[in-house]
Amino acid sequence: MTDCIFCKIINGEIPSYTVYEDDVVKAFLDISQGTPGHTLVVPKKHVKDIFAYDEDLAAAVFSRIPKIARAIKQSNPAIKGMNIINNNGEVAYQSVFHSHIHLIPRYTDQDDFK
Ligand code: DGP
Repeated sequence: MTDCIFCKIINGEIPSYTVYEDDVVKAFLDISQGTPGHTLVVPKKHVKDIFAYDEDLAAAVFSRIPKIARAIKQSNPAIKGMNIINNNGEVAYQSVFHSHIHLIPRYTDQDDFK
């Protein structure tokens, strides 16, 4: 999609800090870090939201989440947990309409991300 910001990140037109990449997804740091290491996992195929996935794409994308979550957790012993969030639709706080999964590391139950 020509005017999609995440398509531009995937094809390298817009820079990002890549955390993980393969043929199905690119994972990169969120520009607005909820907590340090906040990462977005984005399918390379442009798909608007969860309602637009077919089963094969969903299986391919979501099966990668544990491996990426583990890699982020292992990168910093201070990470004690992680919120995994997927917003779908404006009413659900989706602001970029290329599906993505937020991986938000949690450090203590006192950190200020809610
Ligand atoms: P959501 O509200 O669930 O659609 O999350 C969209 C996220 O995308 C938001 O946390 C900020 C992030 N974001 C928006 N534009 C950019 C960008 O140009 N680069 C990066 N790395 N992240 C972006």
